[in-house]
Amino acid sequence: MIELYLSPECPFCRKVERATAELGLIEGTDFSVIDASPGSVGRMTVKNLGGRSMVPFLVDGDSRMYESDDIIAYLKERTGT
Ligand SMILES: N[C@@H](CCC(=O)N[C@@H](CS)C(=O)NCC(=O)O)C(=O)O
Repeated sequence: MIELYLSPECPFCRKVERATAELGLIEGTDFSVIDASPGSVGRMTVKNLGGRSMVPFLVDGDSRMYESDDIIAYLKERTGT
């Protein structure tokens, strides 16, 4: 399943969340959200998997990306919308 690492204070994360809603994606079915607040275990995972401590961060199998626009484009492509 697509994993989205997001942080509450991050406006780029809100943008990705809005896109998931607009695309009709369902959390728990189409994607999962991992809290990546500063200092959290999730943020450490982001750094370990991608090399940077930045959110939003998407993991889908071998695909990993940080840019919110890239993430939204990827979600659109994966969901055929
Ligand atoms: N260009 C990126 C910006 C992402 C960004 O600046 N994220 C901030 C939180 S809102 C962050 O993680 N900053 C920590 C860092 O850059 O190390 C995007 O569009 O997603």
